Amino acid sequence: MFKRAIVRIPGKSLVQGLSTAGLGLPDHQKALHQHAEYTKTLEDCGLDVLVLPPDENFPDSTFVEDAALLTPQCAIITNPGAPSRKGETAKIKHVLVDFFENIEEVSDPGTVEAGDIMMVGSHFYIGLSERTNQNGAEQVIGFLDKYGLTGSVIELEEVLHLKTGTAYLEHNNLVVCGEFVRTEEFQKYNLLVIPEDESYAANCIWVNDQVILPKGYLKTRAIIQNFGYEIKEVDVSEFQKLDGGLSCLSLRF
Ligand code: CIR
Repeated sequence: MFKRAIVRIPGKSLVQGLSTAGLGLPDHQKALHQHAEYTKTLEDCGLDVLVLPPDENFPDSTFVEDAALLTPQCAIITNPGAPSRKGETAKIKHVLVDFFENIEEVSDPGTVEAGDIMMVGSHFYIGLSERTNQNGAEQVIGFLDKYGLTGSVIELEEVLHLKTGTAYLEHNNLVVCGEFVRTEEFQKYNLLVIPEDESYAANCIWVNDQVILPKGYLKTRAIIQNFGYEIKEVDVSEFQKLDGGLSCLSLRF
């Protein structure tokens, strides 16, 4: 069960965020509104949400998930592969010292963005992507081992981050889309296969047996509802324009 979440309000510099989506520039006012709705939805799921102020120096800093991996035993500060995102981690570390006794840090030449790390109980799948390299993954696995946790790597071919295309909903249920439908390591789970035309909704989040989905993905909604989850929807269209999804917008612990 999660008790808390950390989010960061998007700054005006959001429009300079990294993007390959080709969906146009995000509208800051709309993003602020959507972010507030997202925060409220986390609160409605029972979480105590810490809302950090905008950080104009880092256009992508609203995607707080990438700067740290939080586990029940420790926090691991990452080392983003995107040069423009490197400085985000020091700010997050500063916040996390109030919540975590054990804090580890990934360092060069290792790079890791935690959107590439998916927690499944005490095991952590780490996607090797353009942002997360082998050295970074090995550092994370070393830290996890220190706390009795395990990790393994998954090679990514198409998506930005591992959790762009897969989400663990507890109870052995794994949402998968695209390249992850056939991933060997995932075949032991009940696979909830999301159709390609709704691939954006594969980035959904489990919060204490409720599942938060991006708004308007009816097929995905039906698939997940069928597995007995209560669904909540949030419109995050402005963040989609920057390749960001629901998981990227919070750290949950
Ligand atoms: C980036 O490219 O880094 C941001 N524009 C989007 C980050 C999305 N984060 C995530 O998937 N965990």
